[in-house]
Amino acid sequence: MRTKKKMLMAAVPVAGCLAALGATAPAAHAAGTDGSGGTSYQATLAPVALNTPSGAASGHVTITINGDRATVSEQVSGLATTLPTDTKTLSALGIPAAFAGKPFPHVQHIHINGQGVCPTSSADANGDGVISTVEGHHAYGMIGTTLSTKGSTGADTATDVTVAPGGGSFTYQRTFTLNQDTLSAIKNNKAVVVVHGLNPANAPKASLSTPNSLGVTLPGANKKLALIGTAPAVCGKLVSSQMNTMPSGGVATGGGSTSGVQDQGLFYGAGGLLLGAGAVLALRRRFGKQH
Ligand SMILES: [Cu+2]
Repeated sequence: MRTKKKMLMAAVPVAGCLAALGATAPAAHAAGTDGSGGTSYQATLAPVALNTPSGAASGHVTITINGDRATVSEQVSGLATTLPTDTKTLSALGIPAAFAGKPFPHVQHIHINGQGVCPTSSADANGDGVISTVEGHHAYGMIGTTLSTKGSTGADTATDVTVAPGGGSFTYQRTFTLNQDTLSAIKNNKAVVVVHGLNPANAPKASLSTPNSLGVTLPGANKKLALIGTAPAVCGKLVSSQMNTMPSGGVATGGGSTSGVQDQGLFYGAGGLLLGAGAVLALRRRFGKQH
């Protein structure tokens, strides 16, 4: 039942997936038939229940594995764009003033060896209307790999915002050595990509006032970071590309697909800026009421 539902939901962003494949056509092609180019896995990133409204954010991840080397290509849109600039708001969220107006950091991981799925609303164990990172562990498992922008890809950088991609829409590409646990989990269908950090403009109310579930305190902050900083925003299970791999002739459509990706990026980029401005206003309103 659940599987069927997920498949139906996954059918919507198929155009985006194909477009992304077009952009990475050489890798996908190499992985396809000759057997020497490695294996590709993909995840369609969708809003996490409760945390991100349906349709507000999306993304796509392709991981091509050669031995223990992995090349990750990712595109995400519709996430929180920038951190608030208002001092009171920042303080209430456990964000140091030095972070004011900076791109919203989105720590991201390959979670492994849970149920190999994204959490549904039933994962909200304490019923506060937010699925915290910890509440999601049963579904997607623990952190296997940190998709950091530089340095370690281990659990040691899991919550290091200085090596996390930032902004509402971003592309991420990195080649690195994958640890054995993550490698096995991906092959065993037990790997899920999770991007964290909720958009204050549309996040559940409790995420603004509740401390994060991982005990993260940002350097220079006087309290723990609020849940919006770490809660899972979008999520997608990694699946083998075998059944979705483009036929070798598919490269011919690469040009059209690539421009589609660019248009999509521009579209979401503009929307993201609007959401960012709205976020600050909404936060001010919410916190204004409390005082
Ligand atoms: Cu994670």
